[in-house]
Amino acid sequence: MDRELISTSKFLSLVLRHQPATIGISLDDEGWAEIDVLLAAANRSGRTLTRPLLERVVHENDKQRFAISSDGKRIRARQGHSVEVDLGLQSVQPPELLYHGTVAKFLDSIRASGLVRGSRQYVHLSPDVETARKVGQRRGRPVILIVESGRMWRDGRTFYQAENGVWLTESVPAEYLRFE
Ligand code: HQG
Repeated sequence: MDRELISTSKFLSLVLRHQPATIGISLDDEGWAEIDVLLAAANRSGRTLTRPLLERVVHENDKQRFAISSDGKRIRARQGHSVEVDLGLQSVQPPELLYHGTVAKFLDSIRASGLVRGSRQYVHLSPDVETARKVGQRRGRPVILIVESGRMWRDGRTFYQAENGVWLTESVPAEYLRFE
């Protein structure tokens, strides 16, 4: 992705996951924003944003972070929200193991409390080690934790998979984590 796309992706992540009010818009219950309203509000707040640029960000995004509605009028983030939204995700059985990328400084706390969602709606888990490594790398030298998701599922815990492959769950108690 080029610089303009990355910067616009970050801007859209902020507005569509965390702080729609920073540009004076709101999301509906399912996390959608009207594209016309979003474009006008973004430009009013000093960010040059056009429909073609928005579409490039959606389609060329490395992690498929955003979705445009089938009628082409609305946009939302596929996961990562801190605002309460109903993404309409169905509970699905996870693979036996999932992965979480983090950094060493969080390990003592994770050993004590498990993985917690913090300000986000869910704890985010990766389907493979490589993806988890990239997630951890955002914060420094990555540490990969193995999550016994199959056992969690059999114990009655709920999992969702976002449309872009990220796994979501409310929390991961430490007893389901392997620190290797
Ligand atoms: C850590 C990005 C202390 C956790 C990524 C993580 C992902 C704890 C940080 C998505 C803890 C939260 C989410 C505990 C968890 N004590 N630290 N008990 N439990 N943590 O950003 O999973 O590029 O909210 O290990 O790729 O890093 O934005 O979550 O380091 O998919 O699309 O607290 O965000 O996607 O950090 O990342 P985050 P995350 P995007």
